[in-house]
Amino acid sequence: MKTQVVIIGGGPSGLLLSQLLDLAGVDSVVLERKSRDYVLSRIRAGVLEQGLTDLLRKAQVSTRMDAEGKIHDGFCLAFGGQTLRIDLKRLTGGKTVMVYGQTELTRDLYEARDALNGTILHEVEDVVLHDLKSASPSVSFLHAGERQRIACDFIAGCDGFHGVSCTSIPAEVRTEYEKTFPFGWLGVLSRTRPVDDELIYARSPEGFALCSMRSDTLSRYYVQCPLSDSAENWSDDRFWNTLSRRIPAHIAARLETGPSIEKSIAPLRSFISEPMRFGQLFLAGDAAHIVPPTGAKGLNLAASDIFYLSTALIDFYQSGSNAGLQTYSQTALSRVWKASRFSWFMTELLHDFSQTDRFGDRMQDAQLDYLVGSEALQTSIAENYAGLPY
Ligand code: RFL
Ligand code: PHB
Repeated sequence: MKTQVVIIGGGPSGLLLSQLLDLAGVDSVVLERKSRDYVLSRIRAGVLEQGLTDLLRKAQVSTRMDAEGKIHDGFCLAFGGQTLRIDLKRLTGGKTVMVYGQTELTRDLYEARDALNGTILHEVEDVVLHDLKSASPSVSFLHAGERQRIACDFIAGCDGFHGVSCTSIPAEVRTEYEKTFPFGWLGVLSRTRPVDDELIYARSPEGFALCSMRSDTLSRYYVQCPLSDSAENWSDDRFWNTLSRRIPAHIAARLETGPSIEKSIAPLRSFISEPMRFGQLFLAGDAAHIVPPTGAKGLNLAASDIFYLSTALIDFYQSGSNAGLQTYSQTALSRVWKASRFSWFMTELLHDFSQTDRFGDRMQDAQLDYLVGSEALQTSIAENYAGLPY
């Protein structure tokens, strides 16, 4: 088999890349380790920057998002018994975010690929990348019991944090930067009315909590928990009681509770692997970088990578120019580091570190106290949350 671009990973990065390439007449094959149902059962991101929503419109996959997604003009920070609204629209001169689930977005992408007869091979195993430094690389894998190999011009590594692409770059040319936070987030999805129209990020002496949503009838909530914890330790009652204690009392008073539909724990980490290119291999999304979810940046960074990479590949095939491919790693990483800084800042600002860092705890108090009176810091938070320009 032969194609122009082999894309490893059928998550949002890989699917969006294959769709944008297809619309520009560039062929690709997507290799995905799991089944489609499994990919669509993962509950993840919910907040989309304008750069991502514009890219989805360009990729012709925005009809349902534009009909069902909700535009948010701001969000709330809650701490020390008070709430502070970050007015994204006013502070950024008109920018907003869209609340629309990653699961739905991924479903829309699969449907768009089906409509264009895109090739996606599911449940592939033992993916191996070959000859990355040559002009004719290839990818071999097991599919339906048979070993296969696809020759190509380029390989896009879109296979997330646990994929094979990143570590196919030799250790001597790769540098990893990592910070693991000493806690995780327990997330719950429930068919209940969201406690507020906007997202609430809450700091409390007992730990962080986040109130988010997927629709008017579907809520998504998170609470900070120990890394060693497991979701089985959390009955629904324990979760709702914990969440109620961590958000301001007047908001907790209107919290609608109900059975959880999904409950899982995610660790919080920052991770960046440099460079994002090795020969004909280009990394994108979680394959190259992870951010803690506090800034809502993971999926949005995957989208900016795909914007740069799709533009560079299309330019190569349409005009023979290598320029975008040459600068891809540097351009993508510059935005990745800035979004990582913001995600780290929000994580440090709102989580409870008091067991290990009493000085840091008082610094949080001072930072939040300063934030209340500083339009400058509010503006900085707003412009980062709404998304830095591509
Ligand atoms: P994905 O989604 O991990 O997809 C990678 C795909 O590659 C497949 N794969 C392989 N396929 C073939 N061969 C192999 N060897 C393979 N190894 C892996 C996997 O099965 C998978 O299908 O990466 P991608 O596409 O780069 O997308 C990244 C996003 O999923 C991620 O950044 C976001 O979900 C992060 N994130 C958030 N991002 C936001 O922008 N806004 C948010 O509000 C937000 N909230 C979140 C989040 C992530 C969370 N968790 C669970 C980590 C909230 C949470 C709780
Ligand atoms: C979510 O709705 O899943 C979500 C929203 C905002 C975040 C993280 C996750 O910062």
